[in-house]
Amino acid sequence: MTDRDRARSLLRDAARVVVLTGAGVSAESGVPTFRGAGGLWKSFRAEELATPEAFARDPRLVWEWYQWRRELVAECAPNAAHHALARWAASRDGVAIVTQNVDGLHAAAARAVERRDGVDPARAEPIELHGSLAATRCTRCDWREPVGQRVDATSRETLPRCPACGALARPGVVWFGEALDERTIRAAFAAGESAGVCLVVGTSGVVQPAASLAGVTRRSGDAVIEVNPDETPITAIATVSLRGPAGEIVPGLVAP
Ligand code: BJW
Ligand code: ZN
Repeated sequence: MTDRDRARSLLRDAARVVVLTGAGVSAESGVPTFRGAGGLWKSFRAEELATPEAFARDPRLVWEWYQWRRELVAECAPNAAHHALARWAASRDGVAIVTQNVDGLHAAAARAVERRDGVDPARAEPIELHGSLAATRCTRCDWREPVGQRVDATSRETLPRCPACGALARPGVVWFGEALDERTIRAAFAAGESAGVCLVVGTSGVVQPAASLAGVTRRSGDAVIEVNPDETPITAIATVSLRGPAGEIVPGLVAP
């Protein structure tokens, strides 16, 4: 049996599957990854701008980076991997898609799923661990808008402010050193614990707590399947590692 066939049968036979995705699943859609070759975001590293300290130091620069990314992602569409995962999750019970990505492409693929007998697009709604690039929220109060206005980052004075309290608004994503939303993380780890198989696609597996989801399934379930052109720390606990781009490998794993 080939590794691909083994992965296919593990996925088919599992009552519950958790899918953990990272930036690599969107690479073929034209969204740059964070790390590795070509993994620089406009010559900045994520660790330099995706922090509360960076925002406190220079909110204009951080907003400029996020506005640039919003515009870039607006030009991107879900690829074969997003579509295959969405169709699969919508057409059977027990698949949870958990993503570290903030690009909204899993949600876009879920919206594109055709409604027919036995197909429920709501089942393909992703759990977004690190928030959403489209969202804007307040640095002080609970105000938040799911799709923020275009940000003019030419000066500190033109940056968006909270309509409720007047404080500076910020991107609705989770930065390094910030806690993930409690309910979101609980839902993701509940899915990881109850799953027999964790399918890990396109993540370097270095950012916590997301990366530990695969270990949670490995301890309580049967298998971890990794899809990535490169080795990662998750490879060590993977039952099957499939080397290659997500858009080429994933459809063949989950297609009927
Ligand atoms: C392909 C492909 C193709 C290419 N097909 N594949 C030491 C130990 C443990 C933890 C820590 C530690 N020091 C600090 C921490 C905590 C920290 C952390 O994990 N740091 C590590 C880097 C060491 N974590 C946090 O701070 C988290 N919060 C936290 O821990 O809170 C604790 C707390 C509790 C209570 C109160 C307060 C605090 C938060 C982490 C938030 C991460 N945020 C970012 C930015 C989001 C917003 C934005 O986008 O701007 O999330 S960072 C960035 O990394 C982004 C990503 O979601 C995340 C993961 O990256 P990902 O997806 O894996 O992408 P890449 O680029 O790394 O990898 C791409 C992969 O794709 C590669 O493997 C390629 O090979 C592959 N690939 N083409 C398939 N075609
Ligand atoms: Zn506010």
